[in-house]
Amino acid sequence: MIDVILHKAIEGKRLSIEEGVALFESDLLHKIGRAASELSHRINEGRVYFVVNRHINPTNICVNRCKFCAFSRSKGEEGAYELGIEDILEKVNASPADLKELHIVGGLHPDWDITYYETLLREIKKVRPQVHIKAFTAVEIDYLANRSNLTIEDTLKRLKDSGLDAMPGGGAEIFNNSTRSKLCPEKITSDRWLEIHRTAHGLGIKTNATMLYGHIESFKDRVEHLLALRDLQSETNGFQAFVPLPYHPENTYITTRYPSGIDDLKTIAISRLILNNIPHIKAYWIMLGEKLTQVALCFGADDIDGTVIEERITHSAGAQTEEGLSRERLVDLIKRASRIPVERDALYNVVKIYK
Ligand code: V47
Ligand code: SF4
Repeated sequence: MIDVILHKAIEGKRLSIEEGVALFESDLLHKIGRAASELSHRINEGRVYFVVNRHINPTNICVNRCKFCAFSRSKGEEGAYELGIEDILEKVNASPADLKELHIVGGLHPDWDITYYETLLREIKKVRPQVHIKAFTAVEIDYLANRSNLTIEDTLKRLKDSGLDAMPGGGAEIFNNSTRSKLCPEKITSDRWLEIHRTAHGLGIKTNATMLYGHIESFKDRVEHLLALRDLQSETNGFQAFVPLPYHPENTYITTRYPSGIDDLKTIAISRLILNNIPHIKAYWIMLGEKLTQVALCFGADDIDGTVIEERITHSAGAQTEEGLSRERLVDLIKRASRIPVERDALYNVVKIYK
């Protein structure tokens, strides 16, 4: 049964819900990983991508306060912060000269509207015109649109005109409505998340997609989530990468367990097999750790994100990884997995191939 499913996937055929669930329920990790690796090779020919990037989180003040988020604070609470435009420009100016991407996401600030973000994008582009800005989850876009009385389309158009180059994949969590209503009832619905990404793709804004796993969701929830992304990709072709996010439980209120390494590898491999129309599967080293990330490159992943420099969201929830890694360390990690390191920008243009 598993052999038949894997053969179908390697041939580029679409797997069904039942087939996806059967893969998650199987303990044939090696076989699943091998098939995913074969498919990955067919798509990316042994290349593994990374970017010299930096994270910036303008504020941790958030009106949502999702139960799984250890990063957010309420206004006035101890540890709450908000960065002014000047504070952010200082971070941008202090970044390496060869920086290619800024990844900017943050909380839903009760007092900020779209003008803060437009100014932020324009000021960054003034000092670093060549850097791509990958910013704002669909959750932030929805909030900004509502606060500023704009449609999603107009919100995205204004941000694009101000310098937005691409969007990250956060806020997707898990799409199944019943599980989502237990995990994060305050968050936008899955239909809204998908609609915002559809609109972004229509405006020529490439985006990523994520899935938060290892909390209260079922295998069926995971497969449904992947199939919804595959369907949207068939329609728009606007997703660049899929990033599975393993749950980190410290300082959160959902569960106390981390997903196992086996689950991490299986989730990456099955994502590759199901999402055969999304070009890249990202093993996010910040969440997986350096060593498991390296192994994930033999289980279907072909991207490891980037240098990152200052990561707060996962580190608030227990991540033990460094807050950033050098380009040399990323190249070494990829080479020692017998893959070809390819430095990219936020839109997957090749910057340099490390033979
Ligand atoms: O949306 C929050 C997740 C996301 C926890 O698109 C948690 O390239 C685990 O989306 N345990 C933000 N995860 C991060 C994100 C991302 C990161 C790197 C690259 C890209 C990309 C996107 O972090 C949130 C949420 O799903 N998150 N709390 C937690 N306790
Ligand atoms: Fe706010 Fe995002 Fe954290 Fe939820 S996950 S509390 S929306 S910052």
